[in-house]
Order: sequence, then structure tokens, then C-alpha cells
Amino acid sequence: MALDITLYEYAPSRSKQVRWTLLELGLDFQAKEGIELLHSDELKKVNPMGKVPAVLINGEPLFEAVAICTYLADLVPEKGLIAASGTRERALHLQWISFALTELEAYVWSNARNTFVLPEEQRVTALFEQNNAAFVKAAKVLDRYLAGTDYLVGNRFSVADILVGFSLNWGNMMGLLEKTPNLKKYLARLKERPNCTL
Ligand SMILES: N[C@@H](CCC(=O)N[C@@H](CS)C(=O)NCC(=O)O)C(=O)O
Repeated sequence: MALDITLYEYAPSRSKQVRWTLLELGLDFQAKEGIELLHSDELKKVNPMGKVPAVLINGEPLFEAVAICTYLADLVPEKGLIAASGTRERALHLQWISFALTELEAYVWSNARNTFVLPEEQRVTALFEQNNAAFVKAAKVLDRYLAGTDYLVGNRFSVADILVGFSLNWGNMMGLLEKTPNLKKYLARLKERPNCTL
């Protein structure tokens, strides 16, 4: 199937996950990049929230990084970046990406919102301690899991590593991986990949 893909991205953002997935899959794409895209009328036609990442695939809009990356991986099954639906490995893919969104990313995102996203008068800095503790608690679960495997699903690199790796890297930039050495090693392993965008 010929794919006509446009990625709406802003370099230091969640759109890194989609760019990395596209590169791993070897798919051609056009990119529209820039901070001025955010909340623009052009982007709102693809993502009504006016946020990145968003894509047009053969003229059809799709948003949310997890949905985009999972769909792209499904479109090119021969690359082996995702397990087939209905398999135990696909369940593990869903488990770890749900875990990353709700147990890891939610807390660093809350920190970011209360540091530079929200207007100053709306920020609640008292949340930071609680957010950091919740992130570290979940990171320890992943750290124990990654003591016995190099990658999240089936011990081979997959799109789950791209999605979860992004959240972990975000936490690492905030100094939240100091008690989880296996996660540090895992991130280093991901960053060795030539297409890694982290
Ligand atoms: N749940 C969305 C979140 C998208 C999101 O919040 N993107 C940020 C960049 S990382 C954005 O576009 N922010 C612009 C804004 O909120 O003004 C996803 O995972 O794709």
C-alpha cells in the first residue's frame, strides 16, 4: 500500500516518538515542524487540540502519539516492530504503553505543566514531591522487569520501547532515574540505535 504521510511535529516534544517510529519503519514522510504550528488553524484540522504529534495518512487525520505509532507499526508488519493482535506479546505492548502513560508520563507532564506550561498564577508547585515519588515508584517496577530482559516485549526492540523510552527519558532529564540503574542502561541501549530521537 502506498502511504502519503505528513507529520506535524515540534522537535522538543512527544512528536519525537512518531519521527523515531517512522525512521525505524523506513517510511517516507513529509514533516511540518515548528512552535508556530501549535494551536494553529492548520494543525487543528488534524488534531482538534492543536497539539503535536499529529499525522495525515493518505489524507486521514490521526492524533495521540501512542495511536499513531501503534498504527504505523501495524501498517508495516514485515518490520516486526509490533506483535500481531490477539497475541500475548500484543497484550504486553498494551500493558507497558498504558503503564508509561498513566504511571510515568502523567507525573512528569504534571510537573511540566506546573513549571512552564500553565500561566504562573495557575501553577501548583506543591505537587512536585508527590509526582516525583509516584514516578520513582513505577520506575522501580520497570527497573525490576528490565533486570531480566533487554527490551519490553519478547526481548526484542519494538514500538513499545519507543513509547515507554520517551517517558523514561523525560524522567531521566528530571533526575528521576537515579535509583533505577537498569533503566539507565536500557535508555543507553535505546540511544545506541541510529534512528533514536531521544
Ligand atoms: N496526549 C497527547 C499529548 C500531546 C501534547 O500535549 N503535545 C504537546 C507537546 S509534547 C503540545 O503540543 N503542547 C502544546 C500546547 O499544549 O500548547 C499525545 O501523547 O500525543
